[in-house]
Amino acid sequence: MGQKLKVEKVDIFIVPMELKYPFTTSFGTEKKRRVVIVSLESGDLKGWGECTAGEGPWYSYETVDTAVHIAKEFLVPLVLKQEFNNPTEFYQRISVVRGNNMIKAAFEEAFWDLYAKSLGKPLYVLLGGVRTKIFSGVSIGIKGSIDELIRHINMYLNMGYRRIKIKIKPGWDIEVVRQVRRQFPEIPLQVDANAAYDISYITLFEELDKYNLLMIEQPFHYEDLVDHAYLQKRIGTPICLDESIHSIHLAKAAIALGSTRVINIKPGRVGGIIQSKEIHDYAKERNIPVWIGGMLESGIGRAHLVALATLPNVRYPNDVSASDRYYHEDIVEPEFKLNKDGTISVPNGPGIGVEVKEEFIEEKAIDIFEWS
Ligand code: OSB
Ligand code: MG
Repeated sequence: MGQKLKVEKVDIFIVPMELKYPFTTSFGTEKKRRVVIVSLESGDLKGWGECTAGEGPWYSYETVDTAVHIAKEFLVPLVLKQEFNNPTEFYQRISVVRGNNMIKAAFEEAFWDLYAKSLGKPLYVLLGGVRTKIFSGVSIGIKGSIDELIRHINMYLNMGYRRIKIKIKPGWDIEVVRQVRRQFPEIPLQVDANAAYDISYITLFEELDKYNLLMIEQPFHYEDLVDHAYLQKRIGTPICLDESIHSIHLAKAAIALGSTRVINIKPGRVGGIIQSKEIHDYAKERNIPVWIGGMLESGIGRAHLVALATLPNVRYPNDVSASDRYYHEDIVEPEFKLNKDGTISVPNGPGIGVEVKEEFIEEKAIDIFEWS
């Protein structure tokens, strides 16, 4: 279906975006992101993707600067002036680059957007999405005090968010969860350790098991599938792997070992939309629910997350919040807004379905690279 798409032009924009609130996890604090935006042009169509790499190699080994390096030296030469029938061909072409999933995902997302626009269809429809609203949760970083955290939780609940995720790390865990649960006995609540613990903390997790959490996200090292399986046998709360699952292969291993009962899918981490869908489908067949995670994306990355969150096996609320939870001004129009029922509506236009504010991006960008 459709006609071949020739990638006639590639643009990369490095756009500084300042978060409204610093975001602290067990591995560090983010306040300013340099967002790497990729645009691919064919005829009068443009597709957009976003790289989720951070400033430092903390969440993953990729950084903004390694992403730009891989893009310039390897990905652009692979795709510029090339023709592709569909995203699968595009994906196969760039998958000769090992790892570096976040920058490959940005390119593949841009191609999906271009492809969907060429067919005049919304991206979520092409992916096989089954809903026009997605459930939105909010992920709250580590704060200076438990009181400050509780104020933030109250603020987000008042805005309409229905599920709260809090970050934990050694020393900011059981007492925090105990007090949050005392204040909010009924809310859907989950915790995310970002790999800050190891098996020597098993009694701490047995204790956390008593607080009716939806799930415990990535307690241990990202390579440690065996100890996650051991922990999962000892607690009733589902373990959800994030950092560990950077490919379909790791998803298979984690499911086979019983290391995870829920999977957080992030297109940046797994290397794009095709990989996300493959993990989604594999998990679906094995009755492992998934949800879509976030990396503090701007509106471009967010639009791709929203499209993925329409897939049928997405059975928990997503770390996909409204634009104004992250930034004072987003780079797309309209911005993503929270509905009263705690959902975000899925844009219905072709491709990602939101307009990219190109002038705004060009003005803000600290670097622009172009190839044609
Ligand atoms: O572990 O899910 C995570 C942000 C940066 C790095 C890792 C994570 C996160 C989040 C943010 O939790 C989720 C969001 O974008 O709202
Ligand atoms: Mg996580």
